[in-house]
Amino acid sequence: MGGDPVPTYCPLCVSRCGARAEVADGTFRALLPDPSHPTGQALCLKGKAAPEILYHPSRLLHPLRRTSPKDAPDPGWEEVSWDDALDTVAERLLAMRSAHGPQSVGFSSSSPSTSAISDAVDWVQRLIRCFGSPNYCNYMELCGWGRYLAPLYTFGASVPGSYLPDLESAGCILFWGYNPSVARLAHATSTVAAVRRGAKLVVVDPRKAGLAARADHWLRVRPGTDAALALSLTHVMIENGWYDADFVREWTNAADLVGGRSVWDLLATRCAEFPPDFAADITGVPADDIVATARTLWETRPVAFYTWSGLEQHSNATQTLRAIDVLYALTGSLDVPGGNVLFPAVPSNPIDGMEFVSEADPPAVGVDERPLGPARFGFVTGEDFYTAALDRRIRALVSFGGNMVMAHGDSARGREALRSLDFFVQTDLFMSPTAEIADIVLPVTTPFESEALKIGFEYSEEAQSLVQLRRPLVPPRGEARSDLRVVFDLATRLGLGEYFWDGDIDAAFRHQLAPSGITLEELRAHPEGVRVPLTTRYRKYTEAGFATPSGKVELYSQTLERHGYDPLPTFVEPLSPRSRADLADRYPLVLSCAKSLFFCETQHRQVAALRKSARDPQVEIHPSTAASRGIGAGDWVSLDTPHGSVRARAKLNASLDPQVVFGQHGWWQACDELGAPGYAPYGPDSANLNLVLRQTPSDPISGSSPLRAGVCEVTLLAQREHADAVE
Ligand SMILES: Nc1nc2c(c(=O)[nH]1)N[C@H]1C(S)=C(S)[C@@H](COP(=O)(O)OP(=O)(O)OC[C@H]3O[C@@H](n4cnc5c(=O)[nH]c(N)nc54)[C@H](O)[C@@H]3O)O[C@H]1N2
Ligand SMILES: Nc1nc2c(c(=O)[nH]1)N[C@H]1C(S)=C(S)[C@@H](COP(=O)(O)OP(=O)(O)OC[C@H]3O[C@@H](n4cnc5c(=O)[nH]c(N)nc54)[C@H](O)[C@@H]3O)O[C@H]1N2
Ligand code: SF4
Ligand SMILES: [Mo]
Repeated sequence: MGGDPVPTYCPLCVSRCGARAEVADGTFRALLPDPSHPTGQALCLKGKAAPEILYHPSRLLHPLRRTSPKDAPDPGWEEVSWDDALDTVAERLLAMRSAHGPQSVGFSSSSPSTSAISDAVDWVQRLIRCFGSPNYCNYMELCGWGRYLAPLYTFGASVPGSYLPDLESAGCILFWGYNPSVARLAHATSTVAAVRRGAKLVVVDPRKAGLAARADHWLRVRPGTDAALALSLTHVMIENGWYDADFVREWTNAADLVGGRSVWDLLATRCAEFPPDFAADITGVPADDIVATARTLWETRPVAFYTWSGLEQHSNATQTLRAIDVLYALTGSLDVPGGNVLFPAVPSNPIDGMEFVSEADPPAVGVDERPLGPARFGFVTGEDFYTAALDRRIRALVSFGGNMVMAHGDSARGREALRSLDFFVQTDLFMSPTAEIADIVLPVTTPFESEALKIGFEYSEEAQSLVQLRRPLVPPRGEARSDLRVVFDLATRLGLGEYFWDGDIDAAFRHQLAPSGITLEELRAHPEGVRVPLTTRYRKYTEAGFATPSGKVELYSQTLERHGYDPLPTFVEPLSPRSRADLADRYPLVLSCAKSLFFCETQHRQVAALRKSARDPQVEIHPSTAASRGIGAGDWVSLDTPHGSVRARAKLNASLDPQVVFGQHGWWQACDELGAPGYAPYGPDSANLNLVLRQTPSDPISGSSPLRAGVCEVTLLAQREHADAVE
């Protein structure tokens, strides 16, 4: 029996688009956009494929236990009951904690930007903190820490991140290393609306991707040189007086003296090292464009900006983001209408378990190497996790989703690290190259089979005011359980029941909701959500200052200086044919990568509705670069880095600098329905880009992995195979 579409939202990626679901005869049939929802203007193909994901034949439906050794070709999976599986997990973790301390147990989760783990991620953190482990991996070194740490040491808060672009009122929108048309549909639709009403748009991206085609200024930066560009823009702004002098005087540490010179003078001197002509040579962005962009940023402010993974996956990520934050500070747009605003939130009780963290806890792995980095906050980078697993400081891993070996550079090292653990449990929807290494694999529900509470949708005051309880559309397939259920069940078995309402999720939600004045019953009766009116206050810094040591925006950071880092934003040439003349003959091209419109990260290649739009892994190459190598569109090529070769099909892209090449990570899965092949995660025929990228040299502050600037060569695979055969 059909019925009216059920109001819901799609949590498959960070966009979290408002939606309506068609359910008929107990079957989830379709997901449709819901324009009445603040994020519901449109759905992407992934969201529309939600029923296919839910009903996919290769879903994990039962808890599994490995019966063969880690290096056996077949893990020998045996179905076990949930009770057996969870009892084993609890027993192993408790034994590990008594023998080696809570820090010997690492936890991890998929990124909430690429999965519905956002439903449960705060509760996962509560579990970790109650258990007492300081070691949590969540991929933020690939798309979060630069954007968190740089503004933390500049503004005392996460900008952007917590302070989101107020696209509705922005005079100028600046997207830097961010392509919302692929990555975050709700931002893309609001940006298109803003441009239509006359907002200016600046896009900094080596590719003319997404909204770059509509931009007033598209700056085609060479991968990894963004700091030089930001310093040059700032130089032009300072030289021309294109900055908010009142804000700089009142609210930054510009006037502070360091060694007899003002911070402003030191900053100006640093920026003057990058006059437009010089920056043009480094970045590939014409000098005139740098000047014109600086003028636009000034004349059309307030500026709302967003940066993302184009800037995060670099060995100089934090300083690059610092350079952009300083530039942004000069526009005076922070927390003003049309700038980047911390929107108010519906009052709720925090549940992430911060109250269980104390100074006396053992430190997180990586704190010695990067004292201001993720470890300071209880997070571990993939690189540090692998090292700690290999040297046995971490001996167990509890992983809620995530495909670690495929997501991080150096997949082979990842496999070795995971194999060296004494115990590894993974919850997932599908078997993956990572889950294959686990001792126990627990089947989770898709978000459309489970309930979740969402308090606020981040984007705007209106979106923030919406509280929604997403209801299960259909019962779970097989024995799958939600991550939330797994967290609560595991917590009670670990003796932490008193902090988890003895496993009663409704009671936990009631606690969380208490300050909002909304009840669970109200939310269940209103699947479209309940609104709590909110009023945004702007320029909140005028009340309590900034949450930095000086209470001001720190153009010069003494915190960074004390730890031996440059207190002013700085540019460092990435791994490139320029910095490595010794590699330039063999690897003359610059390699970066970007996400696919059709898949989330390493997922979804098995879904026919998506795979049919992108059958093969692709590498984008400039037509002239391809032609000089005898490569035509669609040819299979070998993408060669100093660490090995992987295969992909050439896609010609005339918008690229001829020296720049763009790869795609995440290819391993087959799509049986289409007869589209899978690819080995390791070895000669692999299409796994991360097999030939490395986690080092990582950013000295944040530990970010340099996946987006490297050196490579591209060769026609047929010719190469022939050459190999002749030798
Ligand atoms: N469809 C889809 N949506 C997703 C995801 C997905 O896999 N697929 N993943 C989700 C996740 S986990 C995240 S973190 C977000 C990420 O969202 P984004 O960061 O927007 O994702 P990307 O497309 O990888 O990168 C953005 C842009 O950075 C550019 N870029 C690459 N190197 C550089 C550089 O050196 N400098 C500059 N300035 N730009 C560079 C790329 O060309 C690309 O257009 O998306 C989320 N949403
Ligand atoms: N070369 C290169 N590498 C990259 C990137 C890049 O741009 N270039 N991007 C990086 C980025 S930004 C990130 S965030 C990481 C992402 O890395 P991951 O967080 O590992 O993301 P996915 O590859 O999407 O894998 C998600 C896994 O979780 C499972 N899953 C999906 N939904 C759920 C759920 O609701 N619950 C549970 N328990 N499991 C679920 C999926 O089946 C899959 O196995 O990858 C990074 N790797
Ligand atoms: S962009 Fe697509 S996958 Fe992401 S939340 Fe929206 S519909 Fe779902
Ligand atoms: Mo990410």
